[in-house]
Amino acid sequence: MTAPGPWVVDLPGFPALGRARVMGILNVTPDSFSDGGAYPDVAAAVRHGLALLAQGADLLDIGGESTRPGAIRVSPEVEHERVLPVVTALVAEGATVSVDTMRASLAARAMDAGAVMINDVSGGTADPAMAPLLARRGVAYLVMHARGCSADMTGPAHYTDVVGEVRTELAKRLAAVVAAGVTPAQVLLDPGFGFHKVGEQNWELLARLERFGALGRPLVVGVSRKSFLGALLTGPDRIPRPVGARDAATHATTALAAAAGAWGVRVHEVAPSADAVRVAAAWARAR
Ligand code: PMM
Repeated sequence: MTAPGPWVVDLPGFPALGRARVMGILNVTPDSFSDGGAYPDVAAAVRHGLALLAQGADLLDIGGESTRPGAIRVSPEVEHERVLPVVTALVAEGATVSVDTMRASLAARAMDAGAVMINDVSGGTADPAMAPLLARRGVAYLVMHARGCSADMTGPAHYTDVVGEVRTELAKRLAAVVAAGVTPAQVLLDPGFGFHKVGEQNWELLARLERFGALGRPLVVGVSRKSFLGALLTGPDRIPRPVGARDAATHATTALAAAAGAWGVRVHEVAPSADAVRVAAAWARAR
Protein backbone atom coordinates (compact mmCIF):
# COMPACT_ATOMS: atom_id res chain seq x y z
CA MET A 1 0.00 0.00 0.00
CA THR A 2 1.37 3.44 -0.80
CA ALA A 3 -0.72 5.03 1.92
CA PRO A 4 -0.14 2.62 4.77
CA GLY A 5 -0.79 3.32 8.39
CA PRO A 6 2.45 3.77 10.27
CA TRP A 7 1.88 0.35 11.84
CA VAL A 8 2.31 -1.59 8.57
CA VAL A 9 5.73 -3.06 9.27
CA ASP A 10 7.52 -6.37 9.00
CA LEU A 11 7.35 -8.81 11.87
CA PRO A 12 9.65 -11.75 12.50
CA GLY A 13 8.38 -14.54 10.25
CA PHE A 14 5.93 -12.34 8.36
CA PRO A 15 7.40 -10.58 5.32
CA ALA A 16 5.34 -7.63 4.08
CA LEU A 17 2.56 -8.53 1.64
CA GLY A 18 1.52 -5.04 0.58
CA ARG A 19 -1.93 -5.64 2.04
CA ALA A 20 -3.61 -6.58 5.30
CA ARG A 21 -3.52 -10.23 6.32
CA VAL A 22 -6.53 -12.43 6.95
CA MET A 23 -6.41 -14.54 10.11
CA GLY A 24 -8.91 -17.36 9.93
CA ILE A 25 -10.46 -18.18 13.30
CA LEU A 26 -10.44 -21.82 14.39
CA ASN A 27 -12.02 -22.20 17.81
CA VAL A 28 -11.69 -25.77 19.05
CA THR A 29 -14.17 -25.14 21.86
CA PRO A 30 -17.65 -26.39 22.68
CA ASP A 31 -18.84 -22.90 23.65
CA SER A 32 -17.34 -20.01 21.63
CA PHE A 33 -20.05 -17.50 20.82
CA SER A 34 -20.18 -18.10 17.09
CA ASP A 35 -18.46 -21.35 16.18
CA GLY A 36 -18.43 -23.21 19.49
CA GLY A 37 -18.95 -26.94 19.07
CA ALA A 38 -18.57 -26.78 15.29
CA TYR A 39 -15.44 -28.97 15.25
CA PRO A 40 -16.02 -31.79 17.71
CA ASP A 41 -12.82 -33.70 16.98
CA VAL A 42 -9.30 -33.08 15.73
CA ALA A 43 -10.07 -34.28 12.21
CA ALA A 44 -13.05 -31.90 11.86
CA ALA A 45 -11.01 -28.99 13.18
CA VAL A 46 -8.13 -29.73 10.82
CA ARG A 47 -10.55 -30.02 7.89
CA HIS A 48 -11.97 -26.62 8.74
CA GLY A 49 -8.49 -25.13 9.07
CA LEU A 50 -7.59 -26.46 5.62
CA ALA A 51 -10.82 -25.04 4.21
CA LEU A 52 -9.97 -21.60 5.65
CA LEU A 53 -6.52 -21.79 4.03
CA ALA A 54 -8.09 -22.78 0.71
CA GLN A 55 -10.35 -19.74 1.00
CA GLY A 56 -7.31 -17.47 1.31
CA ALA A 57 -6.45 -17.27 5.00
CA ASP A 58 -2.88 -16.03 5.44
CA LEU A 59 -2.72 -17.57 8.89
CA LEU A 60 -4.94 -19.50 11.27
CA ASP A 61 -5.68 -18.43 14.84
CA ILE A 62 -6.34 -21.59 16.84
CA GLY A 63 -7.93 -21.35 20.28
CA GLY A 64 -9.11 -23.88 22.85
CA GLU A 65 -10.65 -21.64 25.47
CA SER A 66 -13.78 -19.58 24.86
CA THR A 67 -13.65 -15.91 25.79
CA ARG A 68 -17.32 -15.25 25.10
CA PRO A 69 -18.99 -13.01 27.72
CA GLY A 70 -19.47 -14.96 30.94
CA ALA A 71 -17.11 -17.78 29.93
CA ILE A 72 -15.50 -19.78 32.73
CA ARG A 73 -11.87 -20.76 32.24
CA VAL A 74 -11.02 -24.35 31.28
CA SER A 75 -8.18 -26.35 32.85
CA PRO A 76 -4.74 -26.22 31.24
CA GLU A 77 -5.03 -29.95 30.46
CA VAL A 78 -8.28 -29.50 28.53
CA GLU A 79 -6.93 -26.49 26.63
CA HIS A 80 -3.73 -28.37 25.71
CA GLU A 81 -5.68 -31.44 24.56
CA ARG A 82 -7.95 -29.37 22.35
CA VAL A 83 -5.30 -27.22 20.73
CA LEU A 84 -2.00 -29.08 20.36
CA PRO A 85 -3.06 -31.90 18.01
CA VAL A 86 -4.75 -29.36 15.73
CA VAL A 87 -1.69 -27.10 15.70
CA THR A 88 0.61 -30.03 14.97
CA ALA A 89 -1.55 -31.31 12.12
CA LEU A 90 -2.03 -27.90 10.49
CA VAL A 91 1.65 -26.94 10.78
CA ALA A 92 2.41 -30.26 9.05
CA GLU A 93 0.08 -29.13 6.26
CA GLY A 94 2.14 -25.96 5.86
CA ALA A 95 -0.19 -23.57 7.69
CA THR A 96 1.07 -20.43 9.38
CA VAL A 97 -0.35 -20.81 12.86
CA SER A 98 -1.17 -18.40 15.67
CA VAL A 99 -2.42 -19.77 18.97
CA ASP A 100 -5.03 -17.87 20.97
CA THR A 101 -4.12 -18.59 24.59
CA MET A 102 -3.52 -16.80 27.86
CA ARG A 103 -1.36 -19.64 29.20
CA ALA A 104 2.43 -19.73 28.84
CA SER A 105 2.45 -23.53 29.23
CA LEU A 106 0.33 -23.95 26.10
CA ALA A 107 2.13 -21.15 24.25
CA ALA A 108 5.46 -22.93 24.84
CA ARG A 109 4.20 -26.26 23.56
CA ALA A 110 2.43 -24.64 20.62
CA MET A 111 5.64 -22.87 19.60
CA ASP A 112 7.49 -26.19 19.93
CA ALA A 113 4.88 -27.58 17.53
CA GLY A 114 5.52 -24.77 15.05
CA ALA A 115 3.18 -21.89 15.98
CA VAL A 116 4.72 -18.59 14.90
CA MET A 117 2.42 -16.21 16.76
CA ILE A 118 0.87 -16.17 20.22
CA ASN A 119 -2.41 -14.26 20.55
CA ASP A 120 -2.96 -13.33 24.19
CA VAL A 121 -6.33 -11.68 24.84
CA SER A 122 -5.16 -10.76 28.32
CA GLY A 123 -2.26 -8.77 26.89
CA GLY A 124 0.16 -10.57 29.17
CA THR A 125 -1.81 -10.00 32.38
CA ALA A 126 -3.28 -13.49 32.89
CA ASP A 127 -0.01 -15.39 33.16
CA PRO A 128 3.16 -13.67 34.39
CA ALA A 129 5.22 -16.33 32.60
CA MET A 130 3.87 -15.36 29.16
CA ALA A 131 5.95 -12.25 28.35
CA PRO A 132 9.26 -13.74 29.57
CA LEU A 133 8.52 -16.84 27.46
CA LEU A 134 7.87 -14.73 24.36
CA ALA A 135 11.04 -12.78 25.14
CA ARG A 136 13.05 -16.02 25.05
CA ARG A 137 11.37 -17.37 21.91
CA GLY A 138 11.30 -14.17 19.85
CA VAL A 139 8.12 -15.05 17.95
CA ALA A 140 5.31 -12.61 17.13
CA TYR A 141 3.24 -11.67 20.18
CA LEU A 142 -0.28 -10.29 19.71
CA VAL A 143 -1.13 -8.20 22.76
CA MET A 144 -4.83 -7.41 23.06
CA HIS A 145 -6.51 -4.81 25.25
CA ALA A 146 -8.95 -6.01 27.89
CA ARG A 147 -9.84 -4.80 31.36
CA GLY A 148 -9.90 -8.12 33.16
CA CYS A 149 -11.40 -11.49 32.39
CA SER A 150 -14.38 -12.55 30.28
CA ALA A 151 -16.60 -13.33 33.28
CA ASP A 152 -17.79 -9.71 33.27
CA MET A 153 -17.45 -8.04 29.86
CA THR A 154 -19.57 -4.97 30.57
CA GLY A 155 -18.85 -3.93 34.18
CA PRO A 156 -15.43 -2.41 33.38
CA ALA A 157 -16.66 -0.81 30.11
CA HIS A 158 -16.70 2.74 31.48
CA TYR A 159 -14.71 5.29 29.53
CA THR A 160 -14.85 9.04 29.08
CA ASP A 161 -12.62 8.79 25.99
CA VAL A 162 -12.61 5.17 24.85
CA VAL A 163 -10.01 5.63 22.11
CA GLY A 164 -7.61 7.60 24.31
CA GLU A 165 -7.99 5.27 27.28
CA VAL A 166 -7.63 2.06 25.28
CA ARG A 167 -4.59 3.51 23.55
CA THR A 168 -3.00 4.54 26.85
CA GLU A 169 -3.73 1.15 28.40
CA LEU A 170 -2.35 -0.69 25.36
CA ALA A 171 0.78 1.47 25.51
CA LYS A 172 1.19 0.37 29.14
CA ARG A 173 0.80 -3.29 28.16
CA LEU A 174 3.38 -2.82 25.39
CA ALA A 175 5.77 -1.20 27.89
CA ALA A 176 5.18 -4.02 30.38
CA VAL A 177 5.94 -6.83 27.93
CA VAL A 178 9.00 -4.93 26.69
CA ALA A 179 10.14 -4.55 30.30
CA ALA A 180 9.85 -8.35 30.55
CA GLY A 181 12.28 -8.70 27.65
CA VAL A 182 10.02 -8.86 24.58
CA THR A 183 11.42 -6.74 21.75
CA PRO A 184 8.98 -4.14 20.39
CA ALA A 185 9.55 -5.59 16.90
CA GLN A 186 7.80 -8.82 18.02
CA VAL A 187 4.61 -7.13 19.15
CA LEU A 188 1.27 -6.59 17.43
CA LEU A 189 -1.52 -4.71 19.18
CA ASP A 190 -5.29 -5.18 19.19
CA PRO A 191 -7.87 -2.82 20.74
CA GLY A 192 -9.92 -5.83 21.84
CA PHE A 193 -13.31 -5.16 20.29
CA GLY A 194 -16.12 -6.36 22.53
CA PHE A 195 -13.76 -7.03 25.43
CA HIS A 196 -14.98 -4.59 28.05
CA LYS A 197 -16.34 -2.32 25.34
CA VAL A 198 -20.03 -1.99 24.63
CA GLY A 199 -22.06 -0.76 21.67
CA GLU A 200 -20.85 2.57 20.31
CA GLN A 201 -17.48 2.28 22.03
CA ASN A 202 -16.58 -0.35 19.42
CA TRP A 203 -17.54 1.98 16.57
CA GLU A 204 -15.45 4.78 18.06
CA LEU A 205 -12.43 2.46 18.15
CA LEU A 206 -13.02 1.24 14.60
CA ALA A 207 -13.39 4.82 13.35
CA ARG A 208 -10.13 5.95 14.97
CA LEU A 209 -7.73 3.11 14.19
CA GLU A 210 -5.19 5.63 12.97
CA ARG A 211 -4.78 6.90 16.53
CA PHE A 212 -3.29 3.55 17.47
CA GLY A 213 -0.63 4.11 14.81
CA ALA A 214 1.16 6.37 17.26
CA LEU A 215 2.06 3.24 19.22
CA GLY A 216 4.21 2.24 16.26
CA ARG A 217 3.18 -1.40 16.12
CA PRO A 218 1.06 -3.42 13.64
CA LEU A 219 -2.61 -3.50 14.49
CA VAL A 220 -4.97 -6.49 14.40
CA VAL A 221 -8.73 -5.93 14.27
CA GLY A 222 -11.08 -8.65 15.54
CA VAL A 223 -14.70 -7.65 15.11
CA SER A 224 -15.97 -10.74 13.29
CA ARG A 225 -19.64 -11.49 14.12
CA LYS A 226 -19.46 -9.47 17.35
CA SER A 227 -22.57 -8.20 19.04
CA PHE A 228 -22.19 -4.54 18.09
CA LEU A 229 -22.62 -5.66 14.46
CA GLY A 230 -25.72 -7.60 15.45
CA ALA A 231 -27.08 -4.52 17.23
CA LEU A 232 -26.42 -2.31 14.20
CA LEU A 233 -28.40 -4.68 12.01
CA THR A 234 -31.39 -4.98 14.31
CA GLY A 235 -34.49 -5.65 12.24
CA PRO A 236 -37.92 -4.00 12.38
CA ASP A 237 -38.86 -6.73 14.86
CA ARG A 238 -36.19 -5.21 17.16
CA ILE A 239 -34.29 -8.50 17.20
CA PRO A 240 -30.52 -8.05 16.73
CA ARG A 241 -29.12 -9.81 13.67
CA PRO A 242 -28.16 -13.34 14.79
CA VAL A 243 -24.49 -14.30 15.00
CA GLY A 244 -24.60 -16.46 11.86
CA ALA A 245 -25.88 -13.58 9.72
CA ARG A 246 -23.22 -10.99 10.54
CA ASP A 247 -20.58 -11.99 8.00
CA ALA A 248 -21.40 -9.40 5.33
CA ALA A 249 -21.08 -6.66 7.94
CA THR A 250 -17.82 -8.24 9.11
CA HIS A 251 -16.38 -8.04 5.60
CA ALA A 252 -17.36 -4.37 5.33
CA THR A 253 -15.34 -3.76 8.50
CA THR A 254 -12.44 -5.70 6.97
CA ALA A 255 -12.33 -3.23 4.07
CA LEU A 256 -12.47 -0.28 6.46
CA ALA A 257 -9.78 -1.66 8.78
CA ALA A 258 -7.49 -2.63 5.91
CA ALA A 259 -7.91 0.77 4.26
CA ALA A 260 -7.02 2.36 7.59
CA GLY A 261 -3.73 0.43 7.59
CA ALA A 262 -4.45 -2.54 9.86
CA TRP A 263 -1.87 -5.33 9.65
CA GLY A 264 -4.56 -7.98 9.85
CA VAL A 265 -8.16 -8.88 10.48
CA ARG A 266 -9.33 -11.88 12.51
CA VAL A 267 -12.43 -13.39 10.88
CA HIS A 268 -14.57 -16.52 10.94
CA GLU A 269 -15.50 -16.50 7.24
CA VAL A 270 -12.38 -15.97 5.17
CA ALA A 271 -13.08 -15.75 1.43
CA PRO A 272 -14.90 -12.38 1.25
CA SER A 273 -12.41 -10.79 3.65
CA ALA A 274 -9.55 -12.11 1.49
CA ASP A 275 -11.13 -10.17 -1.38
CA ALA A 276 -11.79 -7.14 0.80
CA VAL A 277 -8.14 -6.75 1.90
CA ARG A 278 -7.12 -6.78 -1.78
CA VAL A 279 -9.75 -4.17 -2.62
CA ALA A 280 -8.51 -1.97 0.23
CA ALA A 281 -4.88 -2.32 -0.90
CA ALA A 282 -5.73 -1.42 -4.51
CA TRP A 283 -7.76 1.55 -3.30
CA ALA A 284 -4.93 2.73 -1.09
CA ARG A 285 -2.36 2.32 -3.89
CA ALA A 286 -4.45 4.44 -6.23
CA ARG A 287 -4.90 7.30 -3.76
N1 PMM B 1 -11.82 -12.04 19.97
C1 PMM B 1 -12.12 -13.26 20.43
C2 PMM B 1 -11.12 -14.21 20.72
N2 PMM B 1 -9.83 -13.91 20.53
N3 PMM B 1 -8.18 -12.39 19.85
C3 PMM B 1 -7.83 -11.18 19.39
N4 PMM B 1 -6.54 -10.87 19.21
N5 PMM B 1 -8.77 -10.22 19.09
C4 PMM B 1 -10.09 -10.45 19.27
O1 PMM B 1 -10.90 -9.54 19.01
C5 PMM B 1 -10.49 -11.72 19.77
C6 PMM B 1 -9.49 -12.68 20.05
C7 PMM B 1 -13.56 -13.61 20.64
O2 PMM B 1 -14.14 -14.01 19.43
P1 PMM B 1 -14.30 -15.56 19.00
O3 PMM B 1 -14.95 -16.26 20.18
O4 PMM B 1 -15.20 -15.54 17.82
O5 PMM B 1 -12.97 -16.12 18.70
